[in-house]
Amino acid sequence: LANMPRRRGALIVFEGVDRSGKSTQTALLTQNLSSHQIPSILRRFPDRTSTTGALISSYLSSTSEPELSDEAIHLLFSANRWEAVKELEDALLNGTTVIVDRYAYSGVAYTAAKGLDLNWCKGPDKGLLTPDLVIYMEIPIEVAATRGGFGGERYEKIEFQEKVRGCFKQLKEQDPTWRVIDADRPVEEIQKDIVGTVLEVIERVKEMPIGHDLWS
Ligand code: FDM
Ligand code: MG
Repeated sequence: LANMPRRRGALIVFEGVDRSGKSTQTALLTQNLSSHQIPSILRRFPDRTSTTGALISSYLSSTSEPELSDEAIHLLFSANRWEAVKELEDALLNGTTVIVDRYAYSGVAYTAAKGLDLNWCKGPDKGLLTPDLVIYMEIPIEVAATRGGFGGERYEKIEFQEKVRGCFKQLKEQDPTWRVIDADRPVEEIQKDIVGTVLEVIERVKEMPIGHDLWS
C-alpha cells in the first residue's frame, strides 16, 4: 500500500476579464464534478476574507481614497495568493481538485494594464503552485459589458477592460497550456466543453507531482 501511487487533485484556474462568466462556470463545474464523484473545492482570488484581502477589498471599492501605489497593491494581490498555498496544496495532496476563480494571470494582466512592465509584474508570483490547466474565458468587452453592465468597483470600465484583455492575450501567447474557451455562448454549451477538458486533465495529472514553478 505504501508504494501505491496516491491520486492527487488537479489545480484548475479560470481567467478572463470581468463578466466573462468565470463565477457561473466555476460554480457549475463543482456541481458537475461532484455528480462524477470527484471531490473538489472552489476558491477565488482575491480572497477578501483574509487580512490582505480586507485591504484589497477596500482598495477595489473606493476610487477616491488616498491610494496604495500600483506596485504596493500588486504585491498585496500576490501575498493574498501566497498565504493560500498551504491550504491549496494540502487539498491537492488529499486528492481534491482545486478550482480557482482568477489567479496570478489576473494579477499580471490588471497591473500591466496600468502600464507597468509585464515581466516585473510576474516576479512576485514566481514559484507559486503551477496550474494543471488554465481556462481562459474569451469574450469581447462590448459583450461582457452588456451582461448587466459593470459594477462600481475600480477597474470596471470599458477602456480599462480592453487593456486587461490585451495583457491576457500576451500571457496566452507565452503559455501553450492555456485552453481558450469561447465564452460568448449559452452557459450549458460552455460548461460541456469545460467538463470534458477538466475530466481529461484530472485523469492525466493524477500521478504527477504538484508543480511549484509558475513562471520560474
Ligand atoms: N485583480 C484580481 C487584480 O487586479 N489582481 C489580482 O491579482 C487579482 C486576483 O481584482 F478587477 C482584480 C480583478 C478584478 C478585481 O476581482 C476583483 P473579482 O473577481 O471581481 O472579485
Ligand atoms: Mg469584479
